[in-house]
Amino acid sequence: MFDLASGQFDTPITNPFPTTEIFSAGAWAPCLLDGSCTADFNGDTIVDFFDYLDFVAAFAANEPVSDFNADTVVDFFDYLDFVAAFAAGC
Ligand SMILES: [Ca+2]
Ligand SMILES: [Ca+2]
Repeated sequence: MFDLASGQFDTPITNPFPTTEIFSAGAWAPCLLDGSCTADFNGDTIVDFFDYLDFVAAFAANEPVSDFNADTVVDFFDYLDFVAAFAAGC
């Protein structure tokens, strides 16, 4: 639970997605701040599972931002290209 008075969680929070069990070592790495890391979909300078979740949500909603290969069409190739970039990390 979160303690409003202290601003802290009173129980440790653990990562439910251990890196070695889900993704290659290339993911979950800090990104360069020059915008070259396209797998950092949410732009927080880290490639992690939240980028995948955010991309999939945008892709499922057919949002233009999920046009990962910038060919003006949101299709399965965008998903494949994103997953490839994500797996490669930064
Ligand atoms: Ca990110
Ligand atoms: Ca596309």
